Amino acid sequence: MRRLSAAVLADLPEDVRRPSYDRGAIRTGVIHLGIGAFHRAHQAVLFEAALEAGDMRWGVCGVSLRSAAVRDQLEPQDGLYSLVERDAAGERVRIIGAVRNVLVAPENPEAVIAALASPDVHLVTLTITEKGYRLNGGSLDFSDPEIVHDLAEPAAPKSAVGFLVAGLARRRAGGLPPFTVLSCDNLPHNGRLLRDAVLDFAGRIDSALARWIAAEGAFPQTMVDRIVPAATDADVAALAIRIGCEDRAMVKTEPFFQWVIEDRFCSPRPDFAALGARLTTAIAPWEEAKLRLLNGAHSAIAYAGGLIGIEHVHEFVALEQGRRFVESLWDESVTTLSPPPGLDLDRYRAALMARFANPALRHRTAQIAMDGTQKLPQRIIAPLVSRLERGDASPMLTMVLAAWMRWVGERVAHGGETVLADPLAKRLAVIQMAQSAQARVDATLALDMMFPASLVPMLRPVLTTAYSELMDGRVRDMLFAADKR
Ligand code: CS2
Repeated sequence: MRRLSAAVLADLPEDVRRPSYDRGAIRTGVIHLGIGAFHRAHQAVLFEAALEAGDMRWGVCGVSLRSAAVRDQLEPQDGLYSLVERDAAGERVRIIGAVRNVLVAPENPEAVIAALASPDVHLVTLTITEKGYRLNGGSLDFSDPEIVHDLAEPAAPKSAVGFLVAGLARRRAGGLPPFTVLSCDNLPHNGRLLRDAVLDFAGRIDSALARWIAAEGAFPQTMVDRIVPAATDADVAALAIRIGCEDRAMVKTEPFFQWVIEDRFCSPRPDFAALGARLTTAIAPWEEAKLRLLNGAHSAIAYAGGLIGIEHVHEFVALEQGRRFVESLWDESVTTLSPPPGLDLDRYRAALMARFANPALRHRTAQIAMDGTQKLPQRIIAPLVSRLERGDASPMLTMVLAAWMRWVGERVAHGGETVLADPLAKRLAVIQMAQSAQARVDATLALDMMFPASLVPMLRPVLTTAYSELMDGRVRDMLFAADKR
């Protein structure tokens, strides 16, 4: 079967939307670090809208910091891919043309730095996942092997922070202004954390460079939201039948799209507000609501669902008990939020539940369960800290941690640390070797990058009880009775 490419665009079925602008006229104004499915279903779609609106400055150069997979999928397709939006009502297919090329950083770090230093580039967006920031306790981890490497060889970096600093240094040397850096990962205060990391790193190389970035650069915080499950071979095959050609770079997603951006730029930008993003001066409440409600429930569903053999998110909330589990968790988390004006939390919850129930997405619980040590702090532990500090019992938040611990134990029992996709997999596997439930809880709470020391005395007794019960009883009964305790 033919591959999707510029040559076949004209032959696609009529109801498939495709770029109506002249792709030859695009300039590359955006470098995106970490070009996975999320970027292609989110930021790239906004830049596509800018191009459709006639602002040709916003083509995207994608960068893969590790593997060549996305480049190898997109290159034979002239950078084109299908955005497949699905819900119970049906499916819409649209071809996105905003991605002009993909660079594979390990193959040629210099090409990435040169791209970052182009005068046409005004924005750098990032989706590198939580662990890509190389932080420990909120600041750049100077003992991280990649950061050690990048400080020794700043002209051939491996990390996102190393590339940002190298690109900014080259711009400064060339008399160009900095680009605006937009972090699009699910971290609280993502822009601020990234700015601090960049300044710390730059300061070790050249303090004048660090001062220039601090004075001239901008790192707005952003909250991104769109559920983008990994596409499967079956998705690719079904799309091929639908559009008559094979697209190995397709992404599947829901109709919902949200991007809230702190209004602080140091460079030209597209008309974000007109293109469907929301600019604000107060971003923190948006981030917190999204991380604690959407992502918190996602992680809860991933571990609780994983333990009782549920493969997809919609199957969990199709159970009456599953819905109640999520609602009870939200009842706890919601008390720790100060919602921004314009966000009605009851309506937000109802809308989230409907999104989780989308039967057409088939979002795998195992995908969300990855990297638990990186995700749980902002999703589950932060609201738990607020509640325990106020003396509020929090059986649901505690049960999610217990479920995570048991889920880790089962993964390790099945296949050792190799089956645990988590940067702390080795340590988690060692914790499983402790004999008693109490010893495993203590060793878990000693992971100080996850659990603030002040929380440990309050959390230890309740987590021990929840985890012991979950280990002893019927998992399903224990999980689904958690709100009764
Ligand atoms: C999910 C997120 O895999 C995960 O950790 O919770 O990717 C989630 O789907 C997005 O943040 C939704 O915006």
